[in-house]
Amino acid sequence: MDEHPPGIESNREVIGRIFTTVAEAAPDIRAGLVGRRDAVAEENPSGETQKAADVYADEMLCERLGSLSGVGSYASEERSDPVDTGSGVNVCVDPLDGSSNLEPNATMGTIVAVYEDSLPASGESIIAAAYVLYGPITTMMAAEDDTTHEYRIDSSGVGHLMNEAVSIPDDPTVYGFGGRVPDWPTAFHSFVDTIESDNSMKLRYGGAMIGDVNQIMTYGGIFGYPALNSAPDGKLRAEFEAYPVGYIVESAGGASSDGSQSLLTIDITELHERTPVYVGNKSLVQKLQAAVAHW
Ligand code: FDP
Repeated sequence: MDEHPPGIESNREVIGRIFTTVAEAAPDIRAGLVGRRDAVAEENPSGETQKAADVYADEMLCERLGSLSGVGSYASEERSDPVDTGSGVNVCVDPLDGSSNLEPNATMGTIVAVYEDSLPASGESIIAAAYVLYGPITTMMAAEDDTTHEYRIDSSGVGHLMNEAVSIPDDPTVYGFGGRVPDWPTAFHSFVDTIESDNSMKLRYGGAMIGDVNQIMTYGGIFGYPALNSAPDGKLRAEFEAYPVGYIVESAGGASSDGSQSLLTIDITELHERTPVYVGNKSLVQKLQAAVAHW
């Protein structure tokens, strides 16, 4: 329990409201995907073309999360700067992660991270994180106090506990890695070869981080969006994707890394900074770190 003077709300209560609000928004975001699959004229701060659904989900979450008491700022992958919403914790959102999966009607997610420090905050100041997965059913993986729970979200936006204190299975069976294979550095290629030479490991890659990470959370294994020859920092953004997913995976007994250290210990100076991301079973992340340490 976090310490707080009498009359002052605990972070735990604010986190509860944030998680409830994200769960309530999930059916609305899902329903809003229909008819919003086209690109709009704008690019996000990372230079990617926005879909109408990205903008729709961002505006909805900004309005709903930003109006909660105890939320001091709202930042999103879809806007350059944080919005000042009062005083309290700072919320970072990837409103629609994997939105290039909209056209083929495949899995996507929503990611939320809660930081105590002002933005851009380091991973060490994260106090809660969650992701919603828009799969055949809508689920939410939510972590705080170093514990991760999985919920089913019903059509009214109410969460029902499915898995209490999720723990990544000990015997990993799946892997998925992003980026163009010819763009992978040689040391990473060699690591992937060792994974693929293990007969118990199967490829599971869908092109949306949340869908791919949820495979790892369910079956055990390793997901990575690696450093690329053409992009040494990879593609994924620390504040919106790497820190929250690292926190969720570590809270479920797994490990995260940028190639040399836990994602939660890397420092950033800019809100939209990118980092290589590797998450999964501790044993596999350790092997990955050993393999790429000297490239
Ligand atoms: P998207 O561009 O479709 O939003 O960072 C976003 C992300 O998807 C991740 O969900 C996914 O892992 C990655 O980018 C896939 O990128 P590429 O298809 O460009 O490799």
